Amino acid sequence: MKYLEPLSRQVRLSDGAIPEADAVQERRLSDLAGLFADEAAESELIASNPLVYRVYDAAALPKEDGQLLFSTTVIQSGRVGDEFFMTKGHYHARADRAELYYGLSGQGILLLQTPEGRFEALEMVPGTAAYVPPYWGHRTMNTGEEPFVFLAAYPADAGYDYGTIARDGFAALVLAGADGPRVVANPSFVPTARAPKG
Ligand code: S6P
Ligand code: ZN
Repeated sequence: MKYLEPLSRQVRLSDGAIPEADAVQERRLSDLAGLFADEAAESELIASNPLVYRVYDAAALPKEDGQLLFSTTVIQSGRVGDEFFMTKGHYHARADRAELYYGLSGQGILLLQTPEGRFEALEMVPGTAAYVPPYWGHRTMNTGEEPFVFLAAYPADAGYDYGTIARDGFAALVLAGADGPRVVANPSFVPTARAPKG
């Protein structure tokens, strides 16, 4: 039996960074082109191409059944029109894989949807543990004034399906309103009745 070595990583609570991260991915607004509802606001802001979020992949582990990956996501505070800065959003390529999010700092919303277009919005603050069930697409947004940081732990073979959301959009939008964030149905969303695949 060849055993993997146990490991730990420090998550810097002041800013969500993992200094020993195996990889850091940066997503700027140009990486999210076409995902925001207000196209005019998006193309105006793309000129300065702000950083929207970073993902710190904690450790290089085998991407196989039985392994767990973990990472932090740090979403900057900002808006495109009335829509909050957010992640691209994805289903898992192995759609039956679940995931756990844990809020570390700042505040945000975890938006989830089924391929048929049912959606749920979970508020996330420091200390919130949020469960992403199998088959639900998921996207997070920063609804506060500070960076929004959460830890994610997920099966290493989950993978990413970004294409479905890039093509169909998300069933709901989270918009800034006078009384705080509003979750509204997205009129441009095209539900995809997909047979669940495992
Ligand atoms: C992975 C997990 C997160 C996201 C990260 C960025 O399954 O859900 O680590 O990858 O929050 O979001 P996205 O949609 O750009 O991958
Ligand atoms: Zn995921």
